[in-house]
Amino acid sequence: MPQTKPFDVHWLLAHPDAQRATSAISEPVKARCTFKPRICDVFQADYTGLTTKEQFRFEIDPEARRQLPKIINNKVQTVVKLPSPDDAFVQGYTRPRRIGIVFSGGPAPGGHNVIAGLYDAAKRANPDSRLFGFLVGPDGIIENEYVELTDDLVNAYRNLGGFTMIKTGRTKIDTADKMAAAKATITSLKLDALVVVGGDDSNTNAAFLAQELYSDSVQIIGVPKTIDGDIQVRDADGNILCAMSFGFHSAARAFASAISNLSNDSSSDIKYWHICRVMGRVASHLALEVALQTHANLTLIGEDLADYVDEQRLAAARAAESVDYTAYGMTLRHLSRVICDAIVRRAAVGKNYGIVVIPEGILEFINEIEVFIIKLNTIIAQYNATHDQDFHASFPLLEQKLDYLRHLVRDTPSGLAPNIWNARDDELFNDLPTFFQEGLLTERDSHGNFQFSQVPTEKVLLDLVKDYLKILRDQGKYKIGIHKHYYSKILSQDELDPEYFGPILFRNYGEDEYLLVKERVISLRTLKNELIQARAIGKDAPIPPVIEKIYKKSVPNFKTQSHFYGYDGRGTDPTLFDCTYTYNLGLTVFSLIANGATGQMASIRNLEHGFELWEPMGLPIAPLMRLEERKGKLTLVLEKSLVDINSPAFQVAKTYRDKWLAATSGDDQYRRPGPIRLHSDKEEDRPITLLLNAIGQGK
Ligand code: FBP
Repeated sequence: MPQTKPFDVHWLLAHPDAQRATSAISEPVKARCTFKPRICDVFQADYTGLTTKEQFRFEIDPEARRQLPKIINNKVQTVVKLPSPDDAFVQGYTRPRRIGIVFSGGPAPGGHNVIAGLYDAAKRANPDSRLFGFLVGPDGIIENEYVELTDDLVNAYRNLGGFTMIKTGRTKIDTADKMAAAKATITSLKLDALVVVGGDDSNTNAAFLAQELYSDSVQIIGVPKTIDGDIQVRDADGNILCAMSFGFHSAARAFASAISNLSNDSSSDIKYWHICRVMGRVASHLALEVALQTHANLTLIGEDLADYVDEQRLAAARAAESVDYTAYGMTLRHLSRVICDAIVRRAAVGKNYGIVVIPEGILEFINEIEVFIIKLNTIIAQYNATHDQDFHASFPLLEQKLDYLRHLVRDTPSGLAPNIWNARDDELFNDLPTFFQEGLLTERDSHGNFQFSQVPTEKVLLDLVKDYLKILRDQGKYKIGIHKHYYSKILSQDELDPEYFGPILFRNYGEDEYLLVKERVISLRTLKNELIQARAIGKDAPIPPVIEKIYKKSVPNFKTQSHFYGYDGRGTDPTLFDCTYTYNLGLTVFSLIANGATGQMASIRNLEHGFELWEPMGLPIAPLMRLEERKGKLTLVLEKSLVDINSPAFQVAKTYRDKWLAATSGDDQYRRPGPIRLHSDKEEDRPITLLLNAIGQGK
């Protein structure tokens, strides 16, 4: 082997181009850090005020009124320019403030810009104001762990993804001890305000902190964060006040970009079905946006499946003069049939490949599984409430957990509904594969949420799909269509008459472009029988090789690749939309603080429209709260929003379902959204879901 000449590595490392190329701070990162997002016109003013908007009203849960009396009467406020405020206002607005900020829950692209916006606005109002970032989520507040935010620190993270600057965590401030510790930190740091950047559970935390710290005059402001897109706020009359939490667009674009690359690969080597589970805990917003971005062949939407009615069963029951309640809602088995149907239809036109998108929370919408999740949540919560040890610590092994469940069949402890786990549950549960049992029994998060991200849902479905496809193959219903020109060409090459053999081999010869081998031909033996019966060959003659070749081509080999898109997209750098949205959220937070608000969540109205219409606001958190089952108890939390199957965006995706499945002889319809670009006038300015909903709602 020729040897390269030895060279001086130190000289190479000192070379400016080599230094640039090997620096941990890449050129795109440098460009991001210096990028300045556009700011809403109102923030051009030196001073901003708040105007109360009485026209937006909410239906208030009595429990929220009882538990959050000090902030329940908060109203919607919009941020307005104050061109010439009086001296007293200016003094209050510009006084030096001490503000704490914390990230809570999963990371979401854009979080750093919330900090940057707040930092810039606070320092602009008074350079002596000080900001503190609590480390590793709410634990930082409880344990008094923080870092002071400085120009250098903030500048190093502008427009960058992750929550790397101060990290995040999922601890809930839900006990008197934790609340007291949080209060002690806030008091020792002499904070005027605390900003909680988080999802539904974290904004719930924010509301309780606002209630608790009301008399201490510490202001608490929430910020709607979560890639799941399930924080969307409407008032009681349906007016949209917050169309989407931040981070959703970036995560969806990252997932879509990766999935669209898969569709490129898949439609090139045409041999794999890619099964893509995408994050989003319960709601299927991310899956819907990914469908709109990529035109994947099949995208399941949980909320749509929940609405499913099996008309055939209903009709059968009606004929027997009875009612079949099991006809309402989707079962796992039925869902696997839906997937198989798509696979079989594409195979029939020669496409034995494709892309399926499955939302991670789909199990929540499958009747039988949802019942298991609810029952197990209750059983685990009851165990934890009555024993000194946590359920998972007491029963670390799956077999031990299953034993505990079996014991419930015989003997229900007090505190649980009788028969909560009956023999039928036990039987059904034991039929599930081990990895799925483990998934369903997995530890709930600190807020009592089922951890969908830990369950390989796609694996469960794939097993069922594979089983059913095998049945369909044995029945001769799952076949690869053979193009008629190819068939004619290779038969003619072997000097056989395609017109003669066509009707013998195929069920649709002369009718369609893609030819389907007859259902009863499911092996070389049955093929030979078919040829003998048609007198195409004699009893002892071999199958002509070219006919055998055609038959073998028609036998599908179902090959899959499974993917999970979650943490990667959650850590992506924010899109231009999220950069701009979050920076303006940070500016909004400061306006709320400077104007004395507490128990409010910063929001930008009209995100679904163009930037010129964006309107910074404060939304009252307490009136948005509802009772939800958590850890076996009804608990007050910020209401989550699910995909509305009547929304224009969903209806568009539904209308295009068949087109995107592309079970026709034409080309696939894949859309290539491309990677996330910050510096491009071609970058889309908002999620497609928002755009379609805005157009559809007639604006
Ligand atoms: P948040 O609601 O806290 O923003 O987190 C959302 C999410 O990314 C879900 O999509 C996912 O199910 C979950 O977090 C994963 O949680 P973890 O980070 O604990 O694995």
